Parts: sequence; C-alpha cells; structure tokens
Amino acid sequence: MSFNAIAAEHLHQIARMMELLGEDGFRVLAHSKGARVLEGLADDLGPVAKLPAAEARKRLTAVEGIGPKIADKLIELASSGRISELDALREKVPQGLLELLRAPGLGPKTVRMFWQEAGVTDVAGLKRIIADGSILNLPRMGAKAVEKISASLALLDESDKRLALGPAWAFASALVARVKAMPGVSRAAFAGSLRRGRDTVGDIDVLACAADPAAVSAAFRALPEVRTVLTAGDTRASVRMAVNAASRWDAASSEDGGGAGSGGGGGEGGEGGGQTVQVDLRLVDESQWGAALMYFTGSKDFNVAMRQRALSMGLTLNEYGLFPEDGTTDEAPHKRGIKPVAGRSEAEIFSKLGMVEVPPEIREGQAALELKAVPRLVEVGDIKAELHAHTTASDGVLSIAELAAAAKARGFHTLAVTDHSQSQPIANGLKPARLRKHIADVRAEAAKLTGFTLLAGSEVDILSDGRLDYDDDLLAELDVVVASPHVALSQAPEVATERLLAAAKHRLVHIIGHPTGRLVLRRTGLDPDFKKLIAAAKANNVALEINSHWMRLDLRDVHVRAAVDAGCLIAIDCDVHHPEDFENLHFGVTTGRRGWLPPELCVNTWPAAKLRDWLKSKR
Ligand code: DGT
Ligand code: CA
Ligand code: CA
Ligand code: ZN
Repeated sequence: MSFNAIAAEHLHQIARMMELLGEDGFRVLAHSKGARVLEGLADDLGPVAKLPAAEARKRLTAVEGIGPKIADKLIELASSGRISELDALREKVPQGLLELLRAPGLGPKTVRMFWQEAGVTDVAGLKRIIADGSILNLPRMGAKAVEKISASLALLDESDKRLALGPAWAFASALVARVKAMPGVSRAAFAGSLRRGRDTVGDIDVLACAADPAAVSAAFRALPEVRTVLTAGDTRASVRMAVNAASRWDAASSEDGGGAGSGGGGGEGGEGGGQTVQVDLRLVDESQWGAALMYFTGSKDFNVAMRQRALSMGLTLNEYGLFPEDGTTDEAPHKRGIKPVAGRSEAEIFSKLGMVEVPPEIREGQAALELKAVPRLVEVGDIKAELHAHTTASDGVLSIAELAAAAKARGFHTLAVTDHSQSQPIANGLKPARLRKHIADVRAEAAKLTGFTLLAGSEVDILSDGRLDYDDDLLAELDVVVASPHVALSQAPEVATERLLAAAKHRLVHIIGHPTGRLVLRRTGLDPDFKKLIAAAKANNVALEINSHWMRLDLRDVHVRAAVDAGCLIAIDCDVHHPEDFENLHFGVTTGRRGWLPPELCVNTWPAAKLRDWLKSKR
C-alpha cells in the first residue's frame, strides 16, 4: 500500500474513534477530510513527509485540506510507522465498535450510546441486547428502530460472507483465463452461482480439463493471490484468494442511508487486498465436462429436480455423467465401469433427458424443467438504447458529445441524457434554469449527429412524498423522464408504495429508475408492494428499470420475473457516470434473463421508431 493509502486509513480510524468518544465535530472533520484528500492525491506524500520536519510541514500544509496538526501526524507516521494519538485512542475505544460502525446505517452517535449506556463493545454484544430485549430500554430505541438495526447487522454478516457479482465476475474471468493458459489445460470455465448470474456469490467454482490435473492443481494453489489453502488434491483444490471488492460507493455516498457518519463505508472492506473469496477448482475428464459443468452450475434445487427427472426415466444423473440405472447396488455407476449415455456436453445431457437446453440464469427451480422450447431471453446484443446517462452537468465525467459518441460506438441508435434534478445538490442537480439551458445544449448536439438519436431527459428525484422534483411544464419539455428515489430510502413500506405509485401514475414519467435504491450487500433500500407497483406501471405504460450497475441490480431478479409475468415494460440502463459504466450492461441483462425477460418487453431493444413512439405517447 502507498503511504497515502496507509495514512488515509490511519486518519479515518482516528476520526471514527474520536466520534465514538464524542469529541468535537471540528477535529473529527479535519481528520476525515485529511484522509479523503490523501486518497484523492496522485502524488505520494511519503517522500515529502520524510523531509526535515520544518520543510515537510511547509510542503504538506501547502496541500489543500491538510492543516498543521494533520501534517505533524503524517511526519510522525513517515518516520516511525505509527501515529501516537491513534495508539492512545485504541487504548480508550474498544475495537469491536469499529466493526459495528461498518453496519450500514449505524452512526457513531448510536454506537457510542450503546457503548456508554449498555456496555456494548462489539457486534456480538449488540446482538445480545437485541436478543434479550434490553435494547428497548435505551434512548430512541423503539421496535421499528431495533428492527432496522437487526436488518443492518444481517447485512453486515452477509457482506463478510458474499461477494457482489461485478467484482466476482471480473476476478473469475481473469482467473479462468490464467488457468486456461496453464500447461496442458484444454478447457476452463466458471460454474456455480456466478454462471447463473446471481447478484452475489458465496464462492467461485472453477472447472478445468487438463492432461496433468495434479500439476494444474498445484500451480493453482501457488498463484500469488492465494492466502489460504483449504483443500489440496490431485483433482481438486479449494483456496481463499485476495480479491478487490471496493467500489465507488465505498467513498462517502451522496445518498442517505449509505455510509454512517463520516467515512462510514470506507473501513476494513474497502482496504483493497483485505477481502478474500473462496475459489473451488475441480479438474475433470473431457468425457465428463458437460455433467460436471451442469452439476456445479446448479442450483442445488435445479440439480435435485434434474436428478428426479432422470430417475423417472430409469437413469442416474451425477457430476460424472448420465448413466443407465440398474438399481443393483448403492455404488455410483461410474465406479462400476458403467458407460454413461451422456456427459461430454450439457446439450447432450439435456437432449437425452428430452429437455431443451436451459440457460444457466434460469436454473433456479422446477419451472425450467417444464419448458417446451428454449425461451428467447434478452441478450446484450439486443440492447440498442441507453436511457439513463449523466454528463458533467451533474455528476458524470463525460460531456454530452462524449456520451453520444460512446453510445454510438457501441452500436446503439439512441441515448438519453438524464442528469440529476435540483434537490440533489451533492450530485450537482440542475435547477430549472440550468436544465432549460442543458436541454438546449443537448438539442444543439443532437442536431449535429446523423443516424443517431440524442434525447434530452432528466433523472428526476421522486421526493419522499411521491412528488417529482420539477414542475410538470418543465418535465413536459423533456423527451425522457426517468423518475428515481434517492433519499428517504428507509421509509416504511406502505409509504414507499404510495411514493412509487405516485411516480408510476404520473402522466409524464417513462421509467422508474432503480425503484428500491438498494445497494448490494450495503443497503436494503425501499420495500414497496411490488404487485401494486407492477400493476400501476403496466396500466400506465411505464417501464421499471433494471439498473445495470452491479452495486444496484435494482429491480432484482424476482421483481423482474413478477413484472414479466404481468407483461410490464422493463428498461435496462447503465446509469452511465463514467465511460466504463457501459460495461455493466452485461449485469443488467443477466438480471433480466434471471427474470425470464424476453427482448420485446425491454424498451432498450426496440427499433428507434418504436422507442420514439412510446416516448412520444407521454408527451
Ligand atoms: P453460492 O456459492 O452460495 O453463491 O451458490 P452456488 O450455487 O455456487 O453453490 P456452491 O458453490 O455451494 O455449489 C456449486 C453448485 O454445486 C451448486 O449450485 C449445486 C452443486 N451442489 C453443491 N452441493 C450440492 C448438493 O449437496 N446437492 C446437489 N444436488 N448439488 C450440489
Ligand atoms: Ca459457488
Ligand atoms: Ca463452491
Ligand atoms: Zn439514480
């Protein structure tokens, strides 16, 4: 780690512990600000902090956001590798409280209160006073508040165990490529929940075929990211590997309920290299590839149903193949030298079982076994329009022209510029006058483009009471209105339902953006009555968004499924802030596929004319 990163982490910890001690907000702020400044610096301050003290102090304090007190701490850290004030704070503050601060929505004031009033010093302690009900005697702790805290602790447990789809996918794709490049490896792929495209994965399951499996197993265990070897065998290995699961949401969030107090989410999890993931490698024979891939792709429920189906046809299905079942003994057929009827490919097995090839994303339960034809689910190649994108006018990094060029380069026919609305000051939301100017800028840019439609839109906030963040006459000037909730994301379910229904019924709204505002493993978000929301969206010809960012994936798969069953329109958008956000499309599409989404219900797949007609129908 760089000096800047280490120093930032030290300062964050000082700030958090000061807060827990109830110290002056000013001093806390100075430290957390110093930490953020360090994180944002391109130049490493290590060498500067090592200069003779007077010179070091002069140069450090010249950096905006670093005062003399912070400068002295950096100098001390550079020379001794420690900050004595931090050591002193660690003596005073139980370290388990820092872990508690990582729970989404638990702020330093509340944690301090648990500590002072009930002697809670760690997660286990808090769980104890919840379990015995004594938490209810503490200030501001009603049943509702306690329920929220319990949910938050559950999320904390979960985030320690599971990894979000985005980092898991990136990590596993690179890993599989490396395994493929090992000597004698003819095939490698990942299976498990990752291949099914779940929004989080418990571990990463990798399969490979190799001429010398034992050598590949050994080479795999010797990879530099391996932290612990759990199982070492000639045909299998299980390890824990370092993975970088940090995201831009680990920095201070612009949305409420994200971090708790200053630097809430930036703790241990975001350290980079701190988090590990289990990887299970299995080496199988070419002749068993399809059976192994099917078995380890799962899901467990799907496997059980498939086995059942095989049995009903007088066959045995396991990870080694599909075998004739003679029922003579308990010993597995492959061990008795029985020749499989299929196993080399998944297609062969499905076919022998009289089934269509079931896409991995819908191998969750029984339903896929009844299919009479391969369902046509949405694919990345179907997507031709991006309807949710931010420019430098709010919190994006691309200009209007750059956004349009990026979308065009991907083969899209349409892009809608949808910057944030006025009540999002942190995201530089546009006041009405600025939006009118922005609309004119977008239209001017659009006039320069041929064979491409650039639309003027807005991601308008759905305020906590369901009103929208601009007047109707201004909304009517926009080609596309994406209405999204960003604040009050922990309001009661009934209130959230009414809030979202109001937006879905608004005659000028096209799309409800990230309807719940959940953040994967970080924030549960709104919990509206989806039956009602879907019905209202369907009745008003409004699309519900699958936000493709892997931290959001909101709608979730189950919501998509319900929406598809009801015939409700779906939008799959990348909510582009950075050029690389377009790459998240894959995750949105995967979520759509998990919800059995056919392309015709997804507005982003429509030809330009059909899309235009739908947008115009609300003007
Ligand atoms: P995860 O890792 O929790 O996100 O979910 P999966 O689905 O990747 O589960 P994992 O890694 O425990 O196992 C990978 C696949 O192996 C799983 O989807 C189905 C198969 N499998 C594992 N254990 C069993 C089992 O006890 N019975 C059956 N039928 N299949 C199993
Ligand atoms: Ca797995
Ligand atoms: Ca596994
Ligand atoms: Zn948004």
